[in-house]
Amino acid sequence: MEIYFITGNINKVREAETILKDIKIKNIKIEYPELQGTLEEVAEFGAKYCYERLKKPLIVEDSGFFVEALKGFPGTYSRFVYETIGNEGILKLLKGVSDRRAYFKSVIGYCDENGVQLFSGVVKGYVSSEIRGDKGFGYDPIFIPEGYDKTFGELGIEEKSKVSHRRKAFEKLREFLLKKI
Ligand code: ITT
Ligand code: NA
Repeated sequence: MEIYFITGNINKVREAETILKDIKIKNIKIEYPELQGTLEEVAEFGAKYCYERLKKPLIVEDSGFFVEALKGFPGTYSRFVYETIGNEGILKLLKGVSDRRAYFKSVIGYCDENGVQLFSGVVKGYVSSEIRGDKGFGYDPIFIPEGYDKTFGELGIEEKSKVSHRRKAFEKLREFLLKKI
């Protein structure tokens, strides 16, 4: 079985491959408008939009990093915030803040001739006090998942992919795909 994953983020593809194993992923990039909305809205719109063009079963994935003490910021602005103030900026905003709770959320939009299905996953944890590890991408070097004392950036893709938001969402997708055959 194979599925198209429409994304410009190669790290997501590597993680999806680590998680899905026997389901082959074909990565292509199709520019699709990212509406300002919830992860669910972005994933649903993007999946439909890309399906209209490709006409083959495909997924898109919209994800974000939500910091409790910042009322969920950067959330749906995660990409822009990462590219502007970055991890150092987030740590500055949290200087002296004791509530370090944060979570990652992933929403996969799957689309085929029957329409869209969404699959989501969340991983809870904490913002570290410093940038640690160079193995991940994005906010990985400042996120410590619950039950660990290392950041995703220190843990690396195999360990991260055992507990990540992406793991949970892709597991649901996998069950759905395997039921179809
Ligand atoms: P697409 O082409 O798939 O949209 P993207 O990089 O724009 O790729 P998202 O909009 O889903 O991806 O994610 C927004 C940002 O959130 C992303 O650029 C990262 O900085 C961050 N992010 C998402 N998932 C992450 C993860 O697992 N670990 C660390 N940061 C992550
Ligand atoms: Na995106």
